[in-house]
Amino acid sequence: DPLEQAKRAAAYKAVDENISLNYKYVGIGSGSTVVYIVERLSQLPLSKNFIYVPTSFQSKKLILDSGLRLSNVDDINIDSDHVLDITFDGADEVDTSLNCIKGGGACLFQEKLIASLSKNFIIVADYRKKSPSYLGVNWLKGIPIEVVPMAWSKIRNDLLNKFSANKVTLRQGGVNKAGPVVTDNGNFILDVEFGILDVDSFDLLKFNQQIKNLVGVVETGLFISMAKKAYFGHGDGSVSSIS
Ligand code: DER
Repeated sequence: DPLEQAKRAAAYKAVDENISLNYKYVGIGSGSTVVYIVERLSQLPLSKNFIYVPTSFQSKKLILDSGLRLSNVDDINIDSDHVLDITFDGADEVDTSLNCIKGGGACLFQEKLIASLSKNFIIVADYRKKSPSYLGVNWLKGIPIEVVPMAWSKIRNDLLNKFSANKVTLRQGGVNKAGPVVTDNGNFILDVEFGILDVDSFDLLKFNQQIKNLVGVVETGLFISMAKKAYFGHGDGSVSSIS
C-alpha cells in the first residue's frame, strides 16, 4: 500500500536522523503514522534506554504493546520548560512555515502538552499533509478545537457570530459511538471551518489566542511555530522534509 509505505518511510527517516544515544525522554504522538515511529524505535537496541511519554490512550497502548518503557507526563518532575528530549507526532496539515493543523484523531490536547515540553518536536506525515502554502489559505478541512462539553453550544455560537466561522461541527462518534466523540480528557471536539482568509493581513498567533480566550475552550489544533522539522513520505518511498 503506497500510503502506508509513505508513512513508514517518513517515520523511519525521522527516527534515524533525529534519535540520539544520550536522550532520556521520548514523546510518542497519536494517529497512524506514529505506529511506524514505534516500529522503527523497537528495531534499535538503543531504544531500550529511553523512557516513552504517550499523548493518548492509543499512544500509551502502542508503547506498551512494543515492550517499551512507559512513563506519563504527570510522573515526570517538570523542573524546566522542556524536559522531553524529543517528540515524534503526526499532523493533518503542515504549511511551509511548519505551522500545523492537528486534532484529526481528537488527541490534540495531550499532543500539544507533550510537544510544548519537548526540546525537539518532529512531525511525520504522508504526502497528503503537506500544504502548498500558508495554513491561512489551506485550512479548508477545519480546525479541531477541544472544549468543555457544557460550553460547546456557547462556543459554537461565539465562533459563528464573533469569528465569522462558516461552519462549526460537534464531532460525532459515528457507528461505533452514539453521540459526540469524547476525548481522553473527557471533552468534546468542535471542527471549525473559517474558509479562505487573507493571508497577508492574517495573524495566526493572535487568531489562536482569541479562540483560546473563549470561555470553555481547552485547546486548539493550531500548532504554531512548534515543529522543528517535518518529514513527508511519498508513495515511491522517497521522503522530503522541511525545517
Ligand atoms: O490528531 C492528530 O493530530 C494526529 O497526529 C493525527 O491527525 C495524524 O494522523 P495520521 O498520522 O493518522 O495521518
